Amino acid sequence: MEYPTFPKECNSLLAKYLTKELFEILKTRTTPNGFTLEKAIRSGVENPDSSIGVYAGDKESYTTFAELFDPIIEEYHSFSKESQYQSSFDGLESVELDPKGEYILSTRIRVGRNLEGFPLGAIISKEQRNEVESLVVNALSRLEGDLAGVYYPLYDMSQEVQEQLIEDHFLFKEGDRFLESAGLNRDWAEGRGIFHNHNKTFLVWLNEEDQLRIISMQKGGNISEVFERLVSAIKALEETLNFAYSEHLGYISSCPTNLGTAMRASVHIKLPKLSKDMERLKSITDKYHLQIRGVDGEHSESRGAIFDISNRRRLGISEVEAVRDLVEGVKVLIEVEEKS
Ligand code: ADP
Ligand code: DAR
Repeated sequence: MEYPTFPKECNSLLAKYLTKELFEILKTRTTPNGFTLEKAIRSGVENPDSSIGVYAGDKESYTTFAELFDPIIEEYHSFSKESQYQSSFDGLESVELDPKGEYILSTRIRVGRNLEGFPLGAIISKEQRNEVESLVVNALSRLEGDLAGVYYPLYDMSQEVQEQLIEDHFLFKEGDRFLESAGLNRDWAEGRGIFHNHNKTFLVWLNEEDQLRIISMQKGGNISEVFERLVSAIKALEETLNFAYSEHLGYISSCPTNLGTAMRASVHIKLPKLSKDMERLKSITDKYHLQIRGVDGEHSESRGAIFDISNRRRLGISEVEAVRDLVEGVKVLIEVEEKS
């Protein structure tokens, strides 16, 4: 493989940190699962509009290619290679962000997880992916009460049902070009699926970008209720499943942006006045470590002045602090919207 040339308009962290010298050092390295630098950077090379541009193929990628991953992780999460993952699911204040229901349409909190002892999606084999599916479906079948539900394999799902679940924000979209280049869409739809409880407030995605996305969501802004349901589900699944984890990086994910807590807490919020002053909106979200996505999630657009606002930091802060990032920022957004 030759040192990649990035177009001058490419602003990915990959282009920023993969110098020619570092490329020559890393290009012959391979992880125990056979993951190479070429595979780690392929998405960012084929998609120069990437923001990050790299994916891990296994837990070992983060040490084998540490000279590339560490500066990317440090810049994205403000987390140095000497820092330690901090976890805390306790002590979230009870908060109702929008009691009159004037702004927040819905709240969703998700974590990514991958199983210890398996490669990540970028190089997992079809057989291993099916084994992951079988292990997780078995764990999900043991859930009780409000968390109990049904698993729906993607290959068994009609296009119409899939499209409706995606439109209703419950199911992942078919893998985008970034995931395609990373090898995360291989053997699609084999081993992929969605589990959800009766009223779709608790869901688990299987084998999309990560092996699990554990999701709690509901209408309105009761973030405490959403968080409590998610924590209960994680603890219940941990009784049966062993999640890939390191003292330094926390929960291991395919993309370095999802390490640590691997938590994204979001609201769909309607901000008709602020939507007309995007510079001001972005200044507030930047200040409170928040990210703006569109109504259909990543790489989508806002519609009808509705935005997906979520915490940007996932590592170097605890789960409770990630939710607090969202709470503090949304409080300000609502205050500014009301005064505009
Ligand atoms: P992820 O959050 O899992 O990284 P995306 O950003 O693609 O992935 O979002 C996945 C789906 O979740 C999308 O359909 C998105 O619209 C939906 N979603 C995200 N946040 C909320 C929310 N607060 N309320 C309703 N749906 C949401
Ligand atoms: N397209 C990749 C993804 C970055 C973060 N989002 C994830 N992991 N879904 C990029 O480098 O832009």
